[in-house]
Amino acid sequence: MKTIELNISGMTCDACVGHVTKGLQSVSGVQNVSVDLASKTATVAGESFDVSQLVKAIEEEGYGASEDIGTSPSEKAAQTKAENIPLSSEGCSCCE
Ligand SMILES: [Cu+2]
Repeated sequence: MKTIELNISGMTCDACVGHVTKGLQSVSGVQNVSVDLASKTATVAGESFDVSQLVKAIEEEGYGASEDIGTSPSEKAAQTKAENIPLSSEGCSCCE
């Protein structure tokens, strides 16, 4: 079993989380998906999945994704602060 973390962009509400989760779960080899709206990350666990397929699946759902490689927690906090996107459904295209 391996686990990776992805940075997800474009998620604004619980419905977005549902879409991203569904997309990731459709990738072969994926066994467990945990998407966190507040930190905009997805944790994916499975036996033999391809990261590029995970990214593709998320993009097909209408979101952006990149593998979280080597971002230190402090850098991540700075990024999150800089983005400062309110967690509301405002401007969300998935659930209007
Ligand atoms: Cu949404």
